[in-house]
Amino acid sequence: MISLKTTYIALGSNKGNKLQNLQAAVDTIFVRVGNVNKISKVYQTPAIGFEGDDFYNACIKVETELKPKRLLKALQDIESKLGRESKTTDGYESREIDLDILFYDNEIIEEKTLVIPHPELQKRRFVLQPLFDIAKDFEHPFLNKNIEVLLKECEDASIIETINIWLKNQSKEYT
Ligand code: PH2
Ligand code: MG
Ligand code: MG
Repeated sequence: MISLKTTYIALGSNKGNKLQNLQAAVDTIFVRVGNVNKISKVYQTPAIGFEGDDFYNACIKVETELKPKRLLKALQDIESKLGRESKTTDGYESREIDLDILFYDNEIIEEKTLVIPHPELQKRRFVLQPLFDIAKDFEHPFLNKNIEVLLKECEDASIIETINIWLKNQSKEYT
């Protein structure tokens, strides 16, 4: 039996044509992962944790048949297809596209290669702000607070602004 799960994915790009990279990721996720039900606004955000160009960040809500490990593999494939090269240093680097799984249904997964919910999400305004656009009432499965509360309590003081261009959605059941 096919079971559809809801997953929230964070998108980021700070290299190349950032908007085009985000759009290509959304389009490819629709084809390879599943229906994209919601798309946040796009935010311009200062790079956190390393010196680099500003990011464009967004979040999407996707319905998928893929199990978590398959989902991770699909997103990694999309990252390489869209030009992301493997890391040459230990820390963060600029990238054409970064696709992070934030939530997978209400599941809690702690494996070497995959941790869900994303362990840093509550510390990052560049994730919480776009997530708030599409999931403000979603409850974190073990912090037991919704996104609205996590955003209010977030100590990341970075200034992030929406750009006035929206990502397009090819999915049928777009709301
Ligand atoms: N991603 C990182 C590290 N720092 N900063 C911003 N503004 N946006 C990101 O998506 C981002 C970051 C690691 O993936
Ligand atoms: Mg990331
Ligand atoms: Mg990543």
